[in-house]
Amino acid sequence: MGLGILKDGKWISEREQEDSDGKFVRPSTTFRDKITADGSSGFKAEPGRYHLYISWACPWACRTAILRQLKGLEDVIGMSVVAAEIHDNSWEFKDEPGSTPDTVNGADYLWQIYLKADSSYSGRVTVPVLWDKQTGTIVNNESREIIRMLDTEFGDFASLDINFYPEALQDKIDETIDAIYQPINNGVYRAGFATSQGAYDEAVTDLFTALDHWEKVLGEQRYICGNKITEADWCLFTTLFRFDAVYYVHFKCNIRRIFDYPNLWNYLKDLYQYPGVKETCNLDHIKRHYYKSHPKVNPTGIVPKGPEIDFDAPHNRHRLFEKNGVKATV
Ligand SMILES: N[C@@H](CCC(=O)N[C@@H](CS)C(=O)NCC(=O)O)C(=O)O
Repeated sequence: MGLGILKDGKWISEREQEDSDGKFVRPSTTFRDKITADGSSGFKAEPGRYHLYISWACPWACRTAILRQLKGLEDVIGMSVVAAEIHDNSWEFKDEPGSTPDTVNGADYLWQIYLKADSSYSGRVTVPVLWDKQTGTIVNNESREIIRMLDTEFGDFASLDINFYPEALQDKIDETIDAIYQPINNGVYRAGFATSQGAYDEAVTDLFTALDHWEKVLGEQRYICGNKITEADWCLFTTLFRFDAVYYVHFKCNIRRIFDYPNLWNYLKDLYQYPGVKETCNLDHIKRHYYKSHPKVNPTGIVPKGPEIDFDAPHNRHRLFEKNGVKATV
């Protein structure tokens, strides 16, 4: 048993996900339309029209839940949350703490939503999914693009006035999201799903080289693009939040914990304590998902009890970066 896939509209409950060198390969997502404020793309930003399907376990999906929350879009864009564990039918809707039913399409499984959008769809069935109720289709299933739409196109409806893609930093934000993707966000998966020593060694080396780099950067500035919080921070946050509880053990990313990096650890607590963020952090779903959904990686499905992590502990980020008259902006 492992992760499944749709092939010409039919669900197959097991698929290969490594190449012949044992390297994990993440195929591109396929629904890539855009919502725009003026509707020029065919999908106009409107309240009540769109719905997000997410998993509290998934770092990519949680990026979108964070942006929805931090922009104050909860009453504008609906949200359904799949069950924590993946079994033969992949993501499903189930009555369990933290999850919700699919109130929009009444589906039992997420793959049914993909087939509603395209009855002959072939490919992975992933979260997040941004659904358009008006045309009955998936607008987009790529987290990075969804957060951008929530951040920049829903200004007329967002109840909180904060912009995580400020004009002066846009190139830097895009470069930074690119820079952290392969070694860090996808790097933990490349390490964890590798099936050869060489593929694992390469992934884990890339990962810790990148973490060492950002540790240094965060000694000089409060956030990864400077002293202003941006989309790039939320892209990094969802990976860092899962790191010590899951990736360190389950994916063998165990050269150091985030806790062992003074700047990254304080930065992680700083972001976690940003108002609204902890509501999107569900360690029960995260741990059950990873430890119970990858039988090739953890055949017993046993979920470790620890570690104890106090994300609410004080951090030093204001003190570090609000001295000498320089005020870090949040
Ligand atoms: N590039 C996508 C990746 C999404 C993704 O891979 N989601 C995972 C959960 S962490 C998933 O749904 N996996 C199910 C599968 O691969 O079958 C994004 O950033 O949105």
